[in-house]
Formats: sequence, C-alpha cells, structure tokens
Amino acid sequence: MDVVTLGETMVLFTTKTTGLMRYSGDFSTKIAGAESNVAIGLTRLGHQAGWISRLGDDEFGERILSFIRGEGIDVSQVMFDDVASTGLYFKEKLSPDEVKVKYYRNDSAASQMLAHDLDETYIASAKFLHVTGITPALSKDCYETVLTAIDYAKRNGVTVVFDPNLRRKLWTESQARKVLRELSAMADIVLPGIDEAEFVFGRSDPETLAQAFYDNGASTVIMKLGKKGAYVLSDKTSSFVEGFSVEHIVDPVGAGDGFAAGCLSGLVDGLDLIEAVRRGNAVGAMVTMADGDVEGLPDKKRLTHFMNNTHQDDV
Ligand code: KDG
Repeated sequence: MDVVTLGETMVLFTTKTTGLMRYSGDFSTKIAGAESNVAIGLTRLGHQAGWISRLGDDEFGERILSFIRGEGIDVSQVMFDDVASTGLYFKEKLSPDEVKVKYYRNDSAASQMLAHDLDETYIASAKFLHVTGITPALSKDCYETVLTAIDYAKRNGVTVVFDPNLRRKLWTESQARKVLRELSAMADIVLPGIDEAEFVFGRSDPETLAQAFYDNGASTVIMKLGKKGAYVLSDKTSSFVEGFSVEHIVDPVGAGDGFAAGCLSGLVDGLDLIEAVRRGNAVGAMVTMADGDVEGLPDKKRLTHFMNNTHQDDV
C-alpha cells in the first residue's frame, strides 16, 4: 500500500437552481469526503491507496462504498454501523458566487469510529498515513482513533501526513486551535492552507508561519497559497513553488485534497520535494476546473498534458 487514509465520507446534495434550498426541488448527488478525495486522487494517478471508515448500514453507505471501491481503493477496513446513519452534506447555491454548506453528520456512523477497530498491521503496510483535522472534530472517539492511527504509523516507520482542513462548523475555535496544533506537531509532513496557518499561529507571512509549524515539530511544511502555489520548508529546502493558471474556476472545493494527492503521488514516485509540490499544485488546479470534489482529479496522462501545456503563475 502506498497511502492509507482515514475519515468520513458523506453523500453530497447540491441544489441545481440558484436560491434558497427550500425552493429547490432538484439536487445533484455526489459523494464527498476530504480523505477519500485524496485516496481517489492517488488511485487515478496509479498508486495503491486504502481508506478506513465507518458507514451507515443504509443505501447511502452502499453508494459511497461502491463508488470508492470502483475507484480502485482498498476498502477492506471499512465497517458498517447497525444503528447510526451515513452522514449527509448539502450545498445551497445562493448566488453564482455564494454557496452555503450544511452538514447532517452529528452522531453519524463515521463519528462512531473506534481506536480499537484499527488494525496496526494494515497501517504498517503503508508508506504514508494521511489524516486530516476533520476527523478529530467529529467525536472524542474519532479524535482518539486519529491519535492511535498516528501512533501505529510512527512505531512502524510510516510517514505521517497531516492536513489541518479546518471546518469551523464542527467545533469551537479554541478546541480546533488546540487539536490542530497538537496533531501538526505529531506529523512528519503538514499541509496547512495559509488561512489555517494564521488560525493556528496568528497573522503573518508564509515564511514565518511555515517556520512556526516547523518549530512545532513537523520536519516538512508545505503551505498552500491558493492560486499563487505553495511555500515549502524542510530540513533541506525553503522555496516558493509557483501555481498553475486556471482561466475559469468552476468549483474550488476539493482543491486542497487534490493538492495533497498530487504531493503524495510525487513523493511516492520518488520526486524531490519541490517537484512533488509542483505536481500537487497542478492536481489542485485541475480539481477547480470541474464541478464536484473528485470529478477533476486527473489520471497520469491528463496530468502530464496539463503540466506541459499550462502556464505557471509567478508567486
Ligand atoms: O475537502 C473537501 C471537503 O470539504 C468535502 O469533501 C467534504 O469532507 C468534507 C468535509 O468534512 O467538509
């Protein structure tokens, strides 16, 4: 296994018309989950990925499982919960530029994930463990599940990658700040967005914020700077890596997960850090060109074509 990840995936309903959801009779339905988005990004690029989760024993759970399995991801560690339901996620398009998000995921099946259900040998079989700040926000059990997964990874020499993925709707600011800081300190590689970095360490420039994550314990910091690209800081290098221009952004949601998938793909392929981040920038940009979180994730051929034919913006 190249990458094992862990987290909740929901069925996503998006209004087809613009305006209040109460007047919308028509929804498109897709699946959405930051960690499974990363796993899908990886398998499309030819890597082996596994996804650990818990789903409701319901039609939505079956839909998610078959979609993710269909993308070639190992789902052997996914459990079904007899009582709790699969989480749901709604996007209400209030205007062409304003989208409101509403979760129905309190006490969802995924929020019942338990540390003692994790299989250490499964995590140990991976090169990377990818976790995000969404999972610990779901419940105390989920928080402990993430800590245990990190512990299993560390004692088996698996590199831990942490994407803060701040979701303000899921917890209080002080809880979020404390846990994101704690998990960032345990990770080998952290992938904060600049806004998340400011949330954790206070307003500053990318270099100072990356240094704060580094001093906090991560040996590699890859900070997302939106369309400008990324800033990288590690034991060996510190550098800005230019982003790719996208003429028309269709849907930016999921770009961060695409970025994570691209960086991980590069690292699995043995690229140096800067080249891996360049791949991350490209995959993140491609995700914004399609509607939905995973629809824009490319295969290798499309990625190569995009990287060879798209202008990189100066940072
Ligand atoms: O990263 C994209 C996610 O926001 C989406 O897939 C849903 O996992 C999700 C979440 O918790 O917001």
